[in-house]
Amino acid sequence: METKEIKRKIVLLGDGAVGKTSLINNYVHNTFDEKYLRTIGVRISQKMVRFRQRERQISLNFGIWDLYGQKEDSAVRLSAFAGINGVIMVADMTRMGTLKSLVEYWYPLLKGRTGSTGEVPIIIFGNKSDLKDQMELQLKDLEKVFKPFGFSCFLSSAKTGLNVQNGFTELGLQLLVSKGYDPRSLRHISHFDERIHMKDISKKIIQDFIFLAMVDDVDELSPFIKTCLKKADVDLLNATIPGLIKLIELLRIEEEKSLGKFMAQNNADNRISWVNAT
Ligand code: G3D
Ligand code: MG
Repeated sequence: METKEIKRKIVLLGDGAVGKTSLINNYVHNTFDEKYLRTIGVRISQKMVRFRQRERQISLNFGIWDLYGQKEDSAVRLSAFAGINGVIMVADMTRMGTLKSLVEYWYPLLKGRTGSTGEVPIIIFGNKSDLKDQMELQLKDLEKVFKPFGFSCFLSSAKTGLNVQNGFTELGLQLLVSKGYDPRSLRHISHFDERIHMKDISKKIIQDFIFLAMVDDVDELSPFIKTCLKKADVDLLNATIPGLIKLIELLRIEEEKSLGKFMAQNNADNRISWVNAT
């Protein structure tokens, strides 16, 4: 089947502790991670979402940007975000002020920054909806504010996973629509369908490396990748676990030069988890 790959950058915005990092962790790793990384300003995760359009597959490669720190620092970081294609704004349903803040702070800030890319699709998460007895907000409060702008609103929980996948998938769909796709022709291929087989993992690792390298000309990377495959003794169609672990380590060493120790280790851990999941 023909596959078309599309890369899109998205960012999660909202006040501190609304659950942005936890939502990403839930979406990307499918666990509720209590320990997350606070030492660097931005973390980029990635996730592939697949859609089927008649006889072809569309792979949407999300680069998901997570900001750390206080509102004020985040505003500075946001200025570096030209080229963002989509946004998830997050409110905490147990704190009324976090909705007010989306309206009065985050949304106006965003409006001034995405000029180069025009209007970007935005969806809203009303997070921590598992904390039923602490809720200060209802879905209809979000809708009252954001429906007029045409933004879809979801009650979410990074703890139970409620609507996390649905929200990201909806944003993915809107990103494709904004590129001219007809939404009626697209069908989301669920996570269950996309379980990876062993022989696909080496490819997935390489794709991940290429994606995060963010180079314009992928061919530039191929001599390096060939060398790594050879050193690790990995055959793309028939890889062994020790071979893959060696490959991951070689890529980590290379990424450390451009992304730094912290990110490179983060990427390596991610890739090792794919190997372990087989
Ligand atoms: P942020 O990235 O927006 O700053 P975090 O928010 O993801 O760091 O989450 C802040 C706190 O809220 C964390 O608690 C996290 O565990 C919790 N949290 C995030 N999402 C949910 C959710 O959907 N439900 C519940 N019950 N808690 C959530 P701690 O105590 O670890 O700081
Ligand atoms: Mg965070």
